[in-house]
Amino acid sequence: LILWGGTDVMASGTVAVSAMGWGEQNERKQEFYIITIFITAIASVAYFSMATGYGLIEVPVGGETLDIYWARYADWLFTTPLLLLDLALLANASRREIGGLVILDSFMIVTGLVGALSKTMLARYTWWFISTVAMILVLYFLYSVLGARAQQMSSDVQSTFTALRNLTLVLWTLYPILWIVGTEGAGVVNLYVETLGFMVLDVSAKVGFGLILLRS
Ligand code: RET
Repeated sequence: LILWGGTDVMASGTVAVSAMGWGEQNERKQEFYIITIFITAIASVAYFSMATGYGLIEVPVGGETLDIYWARYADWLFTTPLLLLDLALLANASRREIGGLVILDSFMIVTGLVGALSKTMLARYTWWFISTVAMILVLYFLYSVLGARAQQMSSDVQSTFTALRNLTLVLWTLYPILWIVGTEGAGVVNLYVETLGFMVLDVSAKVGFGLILLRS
């Protein structure tokens, strides 16, 4: 049910962003609309696959069987670089800066996936740690390098950038925390609560982010 909710919200977000961007003549704005439409469209397909039971795999870990939604990682592998691209274009980052950010971000998602599929707790925690270090570097890069770039833009762009960057810093940090307390890690939080948590985070980080960006 939660996953169907996620599918619906992401699909509605896609329609809303498309409607907002319809007939937009400004090329810089068109770019942001297109990127953001891809973000919500990819997420709605990923949620649909999880809701229909396709994006799920069983991983044996120490005598137990974990249900792992691998489709999340497929979603994040494409949507997190696109979110960063939105921020980077807003801050007028260089090609090399964008390239570095995207590679580091993909590394974060792929190592997180390997952790989710690993069969021993030691391996799972180690991959989580590696992925989290990559995330800290990504967020630090956003703060320092892109922050400095944004300083050179108009005050309008600066305030939108700062709002989106802060939203990103807070929301992204919650992902590894939910993962480690959830079923992938310590199992303090059950699959139902975890799925709900990721859904709220994904909707805020994608649709919330898109609305702030595109209304500015
Ligand atoms: C994982 C695995 C454990 C370590 C880390 C993770 C980070 C995930 C992040 C995901 C962000 C997703 C977004 C989706 C948009 O809707 C993969 C959970 C660090 C930061 C923003």
